[in-house]
Amino acid sequence: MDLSNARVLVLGLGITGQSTVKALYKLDAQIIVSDSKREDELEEFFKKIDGINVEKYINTNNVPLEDIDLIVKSPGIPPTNPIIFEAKKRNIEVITDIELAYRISPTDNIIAITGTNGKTTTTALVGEIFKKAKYNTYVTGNIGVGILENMISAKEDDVFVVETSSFQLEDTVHFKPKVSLITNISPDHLDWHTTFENYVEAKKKVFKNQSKNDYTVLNFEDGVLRQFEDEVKSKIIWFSADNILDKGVFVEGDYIVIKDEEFKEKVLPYKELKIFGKHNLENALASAAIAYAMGIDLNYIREGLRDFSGVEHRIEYVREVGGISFYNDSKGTNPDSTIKAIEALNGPIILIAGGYDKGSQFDELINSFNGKVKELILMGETKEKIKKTALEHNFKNIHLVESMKEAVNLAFRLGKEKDNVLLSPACASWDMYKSYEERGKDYKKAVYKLEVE
Ligand code: UMA
Repeated sequence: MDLSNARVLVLGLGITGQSTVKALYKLDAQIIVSDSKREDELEEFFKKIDGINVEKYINTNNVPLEDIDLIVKSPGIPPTNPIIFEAKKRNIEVITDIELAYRISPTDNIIAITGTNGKTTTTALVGEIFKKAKYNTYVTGNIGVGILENMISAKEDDVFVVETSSFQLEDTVHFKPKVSLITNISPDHLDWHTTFENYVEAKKKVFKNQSKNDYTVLNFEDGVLRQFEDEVKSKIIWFSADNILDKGVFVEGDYIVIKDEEFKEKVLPYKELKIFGKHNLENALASAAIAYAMGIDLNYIREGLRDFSGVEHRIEYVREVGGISFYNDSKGTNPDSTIKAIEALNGPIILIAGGYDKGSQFDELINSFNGKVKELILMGETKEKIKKTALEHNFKNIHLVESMKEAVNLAFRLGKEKDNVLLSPACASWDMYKSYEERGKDYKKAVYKLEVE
């Protein structure tokens, strides 16, 4: 894509903005940057792009759009943003970084992983498998790395394993991965997408441009995904943790199995996985399916699955204090994700939840407690909303707190030997923290300060 001398507006100056500016500089574009934050809040950004000449419009919606050729917007910026709204009225093309990355990509080896839950773990696991197979692999995207950072200097044989969010997919046009995966779909980000239908449509964009030479990996057990069959033009590989399939990746007896028309192979006993819970088994099956689609040798798939020990902030074991085990699931940013964490742990749970209100409903979450969650500690913007839902479902062991430290100390006081304390907020972090990583680290800090008297 030739952007030399094109006037490109970079909207949003966080992780995405930084990598976009660096890439545009190498593409010889004229760079205009804008963010709703104040200049002093963007010090870090300007330090990171030091030496690059940009025209800036900070802390204002008043950005002259007359001669803008293209806008690359950060995924978190909603469609209701006045600059986006005005640009669309003027027919200025607005795209996200994954679209620009696709347009400049020298490699066909793009694997795009989306879904409501399991994206991060699966992206990291697929990355492990490709690294085992000695590919120069970039694990990137929503996992915390702007894709353009590496795409700008990528080579033809490089592999990009990209975690793609619905926010990123929504503003794509030609984005076409070699292999796409949707792990599962349940309501999330309704404040941004307005309706579940819009959210699902954004997710579908991961396979929309794929052709019959590409692959789409889908979860056979997900009722929404099962309905996509007729819309997918690429080859579908189904995976299932519950059923033996005619074709696909599934569990048979003790083994993870890959089965194709004239091929059936045991990959490894699923009990050898280091990541636990049914949802992680699904992540492993999906990862095996992707690697198989990309022609990776079974031995590397086996090794990758066997050695992978999970990612930070996803049901991460922190430590045991006084016989109580503490788990950090700060990446549990929607009710479904928290339900999966509850299912994955054995034994009684003291749950710490609550956070930024994305418009989620919490009935299913409370119903999933099933006698397993014995105490509920709530913090953040949604604490009253979750409390109200819990009481409606007759769950009464509720405690409201103001800080993470208070939550952890209270959980410790309430806990008994063999209990699990689980931080899995079912909400985003943005009411109290910059990111789920910051929230998870704060939790771990409080847990490490605990002492048995
Ligand atoms: N901003 C504006 N105007 C607005 C809204 C925001 O100028 O109307 C500015 C903010 O002031 C800020 C910048 O935009 O300076 C932030 O942009 P962003 O929210 O898109 O954040 P990035 O730092 O670019 O991080 C994004 C993803 N964040 C979101 O989608 C919210 C990161 O995913 C991702 O790792 C990163 O790009 C690299 O690809 C995080 C996330 O929470 C983990 N994702 C959501 C999720 O997983 O649920 C989708």
